[in-house]
Amino acid sequence: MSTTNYSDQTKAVHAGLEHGPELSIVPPIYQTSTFRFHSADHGARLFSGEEQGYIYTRLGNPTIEGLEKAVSVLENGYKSMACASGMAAIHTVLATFLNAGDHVVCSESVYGPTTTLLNTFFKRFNIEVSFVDSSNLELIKTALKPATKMIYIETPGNPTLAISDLTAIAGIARQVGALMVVDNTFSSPILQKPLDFGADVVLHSLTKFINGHADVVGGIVVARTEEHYLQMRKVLNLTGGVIDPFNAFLVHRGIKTLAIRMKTHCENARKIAAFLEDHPAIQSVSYPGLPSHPQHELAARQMKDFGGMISFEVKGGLEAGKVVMDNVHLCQLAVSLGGVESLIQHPASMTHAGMKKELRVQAGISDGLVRLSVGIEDADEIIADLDLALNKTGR
Ligand code: LCS
Repeated sequence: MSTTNYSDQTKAVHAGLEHGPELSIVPPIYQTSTFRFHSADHGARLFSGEEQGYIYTRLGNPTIEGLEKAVSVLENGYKSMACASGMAAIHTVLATFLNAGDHVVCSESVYGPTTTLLNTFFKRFNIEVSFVDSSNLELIKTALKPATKMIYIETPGNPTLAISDLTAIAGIARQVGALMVVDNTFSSPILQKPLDFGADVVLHSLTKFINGHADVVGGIVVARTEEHYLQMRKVLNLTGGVIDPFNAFLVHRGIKTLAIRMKTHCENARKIAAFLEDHPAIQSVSYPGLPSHPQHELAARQMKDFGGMISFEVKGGLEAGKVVMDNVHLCQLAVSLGGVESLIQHPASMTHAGMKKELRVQAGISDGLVRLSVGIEDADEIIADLDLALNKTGR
């Protein structure tokens, strides 16, 4: 069915789930590595591109395509390609569009391995990167060079939750002929659609909100134009970092509840951020929905709601933060985010431990910062869990 005129909540339930001749409500999983040709000539026509059809799962598979269609619909994109992980998605984008001698301007508060991928792997190919506080447009403009070919943004940024102005940055990118790439993992397409603000490419770790159930690792890249899509598809086909059909099925199943999950993540996070901000053991809280967040108004303009991620510092720094992480019970001490269960972790020693210390400090990822991924449990029960743990710090 065409979902064009429906709301996101309805699109999430139906997009990419076209009915086959068998009329099952849920399409079958094509758990196959390869597809049979009718004849030698048919196989040759598929390979030459003269005829469209399935050849081999690395190049295309109906179950994977269903997932890709659903995410393209929710992001208002042209087409998507699902990858084996969020990092595979990031690699696909960088490897497609960057050449030796190019320069990238990147948000300084991004998932740790994204900085490391640019700083080590892509550096080997003579690609230079400047990490800037992308919530400050002047710093982006100052970092531009004649060789700048890409502006890479995470908003809200992992883990500080700094917000970057999508419309303004798209304008800067257009002016200098650079590609604007947005990692939209923290928002999900339900809360923010960067292509609508002028971004060229959007990517996600599907592992997080989109799948939502902490049982799959996956990623996806969404292109605004056919040209970009074909360029990236060629790279992914050759480098091979595709998702497998069963994981694609699970993620697509998760998408059906994405809109209603996001609603509860946001409602819970709003309550929990307000509770934390008032707690005597807390030094500071970063949540885009709090009026105290430096880009609260910008977040309200470009996001439908403020998301399920909170970061905070406990009075007493790292040691006090450890007391909290070691004394929660409902919130589980684990990396990753965006699942139905609340997870707590310590960026400086965990998700962002591989980052160079100077960059980490420059990005505001202090040693005392704790990150909470708010799940969809009862908000008051999450609050009671945090309260008990915070009170153990003796403040
Ligand atoms: N982009 C963002 C914003 C992420 O947070 C992550 C993973 C990735 C990309 C990479 O995705 P993956 O390859 O893991 O599917 N973030 C994690 C985090 O903050 N904790 O554990 C993983």
